[in-house]
Formats: sequence, structure tokens, C-alpha cells
Amino acid sequence: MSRHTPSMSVMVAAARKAARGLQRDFGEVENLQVSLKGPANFVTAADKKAEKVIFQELSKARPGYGFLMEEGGVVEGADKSHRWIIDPLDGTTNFLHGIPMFSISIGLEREGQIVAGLVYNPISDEMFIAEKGQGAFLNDRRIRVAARRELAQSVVACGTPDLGRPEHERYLTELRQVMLQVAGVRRMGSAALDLAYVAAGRFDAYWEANLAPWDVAAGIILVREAGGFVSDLSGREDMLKTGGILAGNETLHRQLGDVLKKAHKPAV
Ligand code: 2AM
Ligand code: CA
Repeated sequence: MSRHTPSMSVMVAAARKAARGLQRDFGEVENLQVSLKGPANFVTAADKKAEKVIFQELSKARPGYGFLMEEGGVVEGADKSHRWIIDPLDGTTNFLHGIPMFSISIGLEREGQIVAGLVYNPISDEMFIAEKGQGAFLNDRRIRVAARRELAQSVVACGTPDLGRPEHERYLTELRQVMLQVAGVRRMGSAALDLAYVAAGRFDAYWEANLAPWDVAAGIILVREAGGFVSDLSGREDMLKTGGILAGNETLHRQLGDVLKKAHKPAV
């Protein structure tokens, strides 16, 4: 069983409340697929509604904490040492298409350090939580990163650049090298869930570029508390600044990092 702090209880309650709205709206999205206008505006509204619920719940429980949110941006708090980092709907494209792979992501920063993280898939009802020094849990059961040490036996997750972004060539160069060396590549569409799956040992490793802080804040502590390693794509700790992320157990984190680095070196 997980023993968690009152702050985590607050996060769990906020996520569950927002999830009820997302579950309802996800059901509606399936009906809207056939309408002329399509579900895009509806999804934007669902996203904003979920964020508002989380914002209100957390503000009530912890007055003064600051916020960094996907939709609402920065809200300065009177308490400068605490900040919530929130993505109310990570995996928006999946949600829009009726694919049940999306999540709510809530991270808590104290003095600039992530001390708690929650990633919740409202459809599978899988709640991933972690607090600094307390381990990582999936629905109250302890989780750990996978123990595999060979890329050839590993399932590696990634994210591809969105339409219109300039990184497609660079990304294809990386993907080519990775897929030549691993058992399988997966592309799920929610960075927060990708990290939660690494923490749970479902994915052996994961890399992606150009992510926002709210995509990864909660997932980073999940992986670390599950015994894994997380860095940016240069092996440094600047994930929230650079938007690059590389995660796995110690061995695969290093090996995948090497593959990505070599992918960009001209052959000699
Ligand atoms: P979203 O669903 O909240 O947009 C998919 O590979 C991941 O990238 C998702 O976590 C997705 O979050 C995120 N993502 C999509 N577009 C993005 C953007 N423009 N900036 C940062 N992250 C993005
Ligand atoms: Ca997101």
C-alpha cells in the first residue's frame, strides 16, 4: 500500500473530479465524430473545463500555491516556494479521435524541485503517483522500471513531431537507428502516460523532443521513484527547459542515449 502525504490526497481528489468530466466528454466525442463540424471545439472546451476543475480544487486545498498550466499559463501565488504544473488533458489528439489513451498530469514543485507527481488515465482508471523518497505506485501497488539490459529485448516508446514542426528529418534519423536495434517501437501520444509506463516497467525506455513542462513534470518523478533514470537529450537535467526527455533504467537510459547521439554523427 502507498502511504502518501495530504498534498498527494489533494492531487488525487482533484484528478478524480476532473476525470469524471473527461469520461463523460470522451463518450460524447465518439458521437461527434460524424458531425460536420467535428469534435475539435468540443475537445478544447473539455480540456479547459478539466483544467478549471483541477485549478479550483487545488486552489481551495492549498491557497497561495502558484500554477503553471497548459491552458491557463502562469498564475503567480503568494507562496513562492510551491507551484503546481498541470496538463488537464495530455494526449489531446487521441481524445479527439476517440482513442482511450490520454491522461491528467499534475506535478508539484517545491523550491524549484518536483516533489510529487500524478498521472491518471480516466478510461483505464489507472492512477500513477509518486512522491520524493516514497517510491512510485500504480493504483496503490508499488511499481518499478523494467530490468531489461539489452536494447534488442526492449520496447522503446517515442513521440513524433507534430505537423508543421521543423524536426521531422532529425527525428527520422533517430527513429531509423533506434528501430534497427530494439524489439519494438511504440508511439502512444501522451508523454505523461509514456513516462508512467516506463515507471511501471511496460516500456523499457522512452525519448521525445520539444515537450512542454506540463507534459513531463509528473512523469519525471514517477520514473525516478520507480528506480529509473531521466535526463534531457544531452544527458543533462534540463528537461523542463529544453523539452527533451530520455528515460529508462540506468543501463537502457545510457544505451538509448548513445544510439541517439550516434544517429547524428556522420559515418566515418
Ligand atoms: P497534448 O496532447 O497535451 O498536446 C505527444 O507526443 C505528446 O506531445 C503529448 O504529450 C502532447 O500533449 C505533446 N504535445 C503536442 N503538441 C505539443 C506542443 N506544441 N508543445 C508541447 N507538447 C506538445
Ligand atoms: Ca500535453
